Amino acid sequence: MVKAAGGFFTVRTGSGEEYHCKARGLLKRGNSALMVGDRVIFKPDQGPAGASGQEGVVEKLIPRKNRLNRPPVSNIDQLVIIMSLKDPECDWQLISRMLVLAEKENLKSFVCLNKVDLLDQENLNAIIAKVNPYPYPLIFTSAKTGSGLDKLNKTLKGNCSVFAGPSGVGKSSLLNAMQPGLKLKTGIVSDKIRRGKHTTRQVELLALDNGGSVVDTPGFTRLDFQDLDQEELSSYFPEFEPFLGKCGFRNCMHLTEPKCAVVSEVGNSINPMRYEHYRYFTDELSKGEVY
Ligand SMILES: Nc1nc2c(ncn2[C@@H]2O[C@H](COP(=O)(O)OP(=O)(O)OP(=O)(O)O)[C@@H](O)[C@H]2O)c(=O)[nH]1
Ligand SMILES: [Mg+2]
Ligand SMILES: [Zn+2]
Repeated sequence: MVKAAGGFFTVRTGSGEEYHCKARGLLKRGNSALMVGDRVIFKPDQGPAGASGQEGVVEKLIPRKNRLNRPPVSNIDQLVIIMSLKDPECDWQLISRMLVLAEKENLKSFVCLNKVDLLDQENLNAIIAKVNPYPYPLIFTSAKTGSGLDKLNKTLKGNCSVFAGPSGVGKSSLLNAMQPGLKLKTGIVSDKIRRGKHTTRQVELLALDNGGSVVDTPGFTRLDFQDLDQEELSSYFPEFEPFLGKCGFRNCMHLTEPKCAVVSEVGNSINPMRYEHYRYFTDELSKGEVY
């Protein structure tokens, strides 16, 4: 299933043909409501193709390997979080938030920092220092100058990836720059508030020439942790892993407890910014707050 809009679903077959489909009622509600990335069984309509091309009915959903709710997509191999270094400003905490949700789904993640052309060397060096160390692969790119696109393209090769991040960071622009034939619509970043204008409106699975596929998604800025327990949070920070179980207290939350193995590693292999995000999220979860 490559696209969903207005109660219709676009299904692409193994040979690349697309069918404009309706779905059986059960596939429109609750957990089995169809989402982009779903593998389905459908029945093509008999007779001549209609005005919108070949048509059919989706009959069955094949069990999903995984799913993300935000952006809504299933059966992906990896998440590529896209953020711009400037215009709009990089939201490191939102990156960590997406990474936690990806860890919960056991998804491999990459972080792509776009618009590197907008930073001078000094500011770029400051960012590089800030993310040293960082527990996920970082790719610095510019859709404008083409810098880093080879590396991004290699990451996407042969995999099904989802591009996620706020509006205006350049998700669609990066895809266009790597594969101009896609001709995705891109927007401007407003002058005053430096935010994107929500140009991409649909979740859409795109086939890449390198054998991979990418789901381009609309931008978002808010993300909440719906079914997450405060206790499980530390297991979604992979850099904490070597130190878990080594704290003075068995139920250590790695906050203010003495002899905490995690806290004593902050500034070494644990990035202080990432640890701050952990503290912030723990606090948020303990209050049951919705971000
Ligand atoms: N300077 C610079 N501008 C860029 C770069 N990448 C994208 N832009 C600009 O940023 C604006 C937004 O780009 P889009 O590709 O529409 O952003 P998006 O992430 O797809 O946004 P939504 O579809 O709204 O979620 C456009 O004006 C692009 O030209 C880059 O690397 N450098
Ligand atoms: Mg877009
Ligand atoms: Zn601890």
